[in-house]
Amino acid sequence: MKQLVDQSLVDEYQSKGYITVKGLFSAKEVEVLNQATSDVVQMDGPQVMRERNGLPHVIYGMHLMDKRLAALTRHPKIVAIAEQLLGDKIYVHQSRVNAKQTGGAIVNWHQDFGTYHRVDGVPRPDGIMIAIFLNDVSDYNAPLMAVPGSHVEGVVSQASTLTEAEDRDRASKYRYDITMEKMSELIDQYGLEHIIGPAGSVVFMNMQVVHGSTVNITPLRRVILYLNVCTVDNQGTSFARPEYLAARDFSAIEPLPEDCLSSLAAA
Ligand SMILES: O=C(O)CCC(=O)C(=O)O
Repeated sequence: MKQLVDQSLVDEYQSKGYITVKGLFSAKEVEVLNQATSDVVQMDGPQVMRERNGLPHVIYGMHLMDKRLAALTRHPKIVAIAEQLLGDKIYVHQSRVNAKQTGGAIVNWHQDFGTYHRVDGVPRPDGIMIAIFLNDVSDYNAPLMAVPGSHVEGVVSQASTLTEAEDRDRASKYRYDITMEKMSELIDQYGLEHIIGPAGSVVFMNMQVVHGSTVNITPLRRVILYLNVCTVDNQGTSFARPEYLAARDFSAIEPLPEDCLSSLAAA
């Protein structure tokens, strides 16, 4: 298996539950991903979750909708790092664009595996949430926040799908939001971090890490692409949700050549 990140990052991933690899994608590759995202956010359908004002917020199943975003899931750097951290071949359980709109909904504290396990029947937390920054993410434009080390807690039981969440009928429908009481305990124990970096940075996060994001009150753009991958022996079993939320195709991802994204740049 190819080794793309050095041992200190592997150690950091294991202790904190996540790492940020800055500059993993070139400006040209980010441009291709931005072009793809501009097309996808204009699409409509049940996979598009909108803000109250109608602007797109989360678009699920992006890799099923666009060949550039499909290529992203097979980019050799993404595949090699995920395989290195997980020690096995992977499939994509879920993908999404998160276009954090100015003044849009918050994303309450949750674990991605909380839903994948309870709703999709994914047995084990052997998977990674991969976050690809399509623009600079700073302290100001609603970065992801995470509780470092919280992956060791397992599935946090003090969590539920909140009927009063502001985007309950949309993006948060299946999200198990963690209670503030439990968050207070977790933050006392582990602390809290924000995850920032320039465009082209990629975060690899254990699917049990507790994370969320607040409202973007700036006019600054903040678009992040997410790929949740699991090891091939850790497949969803319930099929209660549509394919754009929970995979049906569990075949191992085979990497494409290094130029798989840059070769798709618009002429
Ligand atoms: O991008 C964000 O604001 C948070 C998204 C998130 O937590 C998720 O998709 O699991």
